[in-house]
Amino acid sequence: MEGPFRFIREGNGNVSRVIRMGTRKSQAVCVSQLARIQTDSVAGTLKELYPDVHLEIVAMSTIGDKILDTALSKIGEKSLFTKELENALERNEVDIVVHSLKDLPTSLPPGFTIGAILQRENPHDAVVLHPKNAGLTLDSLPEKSVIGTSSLRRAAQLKKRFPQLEFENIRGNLNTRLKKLDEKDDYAAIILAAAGLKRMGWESRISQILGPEDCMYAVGQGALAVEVRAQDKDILEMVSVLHHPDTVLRCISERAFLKQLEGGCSVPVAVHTEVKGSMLYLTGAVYSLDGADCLKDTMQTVVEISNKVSESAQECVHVGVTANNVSSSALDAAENLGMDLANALLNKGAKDILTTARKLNDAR
Ligand code: DPM
Repeated sequence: MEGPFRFIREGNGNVSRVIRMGTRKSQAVCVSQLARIQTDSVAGTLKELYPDVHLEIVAMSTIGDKILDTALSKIGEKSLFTKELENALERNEVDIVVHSLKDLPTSLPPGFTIGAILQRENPHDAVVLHPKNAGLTLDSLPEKSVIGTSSLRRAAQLKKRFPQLEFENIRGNLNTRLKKLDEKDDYAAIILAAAGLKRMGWESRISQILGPEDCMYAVGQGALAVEVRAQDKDILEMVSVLHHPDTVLRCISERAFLKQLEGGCSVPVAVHTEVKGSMLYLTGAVYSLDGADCLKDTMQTVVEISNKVSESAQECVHVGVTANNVSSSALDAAENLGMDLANALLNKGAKDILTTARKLNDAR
């Protein structure tokens, strides 16, 4: 067969296209282990939905995996983990890449789109205790206990909420972090996303889930995203059935909020969203690095999920997401909600807080 795509001849003589899913190489590296688990889970769902499709998994290493010893907020480039996988997508070496949505920038490079956002796992952050502290919580840990996190968002909120505790960077992938926690005496506890811990099979290490009053989550946290070539209509249609409408609407409002703030992964921005009936609620906040300055607000909008889907044949993209099987008026409302909330915070001085946070972090 000619052309960029590979085909396979079935036993019955039919010729069908081979769909390749890119993932990060599974060296001893745990972030890529998570990537592999996430890819396999989406591959499993696709195989159930399309038993006749030939799915292949292609593993490659990325720059992000090679410099894991640097805190993510210092690497600076949000698309670090995704760039090499996108190159492979562009070269037609793979057709589908699965990511944690929270690692995908709010503007994707031209030619790429998020063709599916799957049902969100628990989006909250979780406390993982040193075994010697079993039974304790962030409230009951001894004063000056050291908590490991290199997320500016987590540190900012938790410093304010638990001033008796101390916060220090912890580097490395998930495996390394758990090892550093358990085998040394440097940290009393570390903070990680509940969703990642669950996918890695470490749910039993979660001692406390942090609610919004303690720590709001990152934009897109807990949701998986399927990235594809924007022009590949066949693949777009194939993966679109994976979209989970409530999650799509929540994440579009969150991403629109972050985009309008011009935030990246190196600024302390946090959100909380809920869909109740036909209402979408978005709480968003920006923080100074020590959490002392905080601007936070909640807004809501009606999202008519049961509405007709995109009337026009034209592809409609919202903050990088193509969801032609979700009501376009609901998608517009979700995106506007995020922008409106960001504008409200910008009017109150969010830009100054973020600019200062960015400068201080760069200088560290
Ligand atoms: C982003 C952040 C972190 C990841 C920043 C933040 C945490 C970095 C750190 C944007 N990406 O959350 O404020 O702790 O040093 C990441 C994880 C997952 C996806 C791991 C985690 C799994 C959860 C998910 C790293 N990206 O946050 O504990 O799929 O949402």
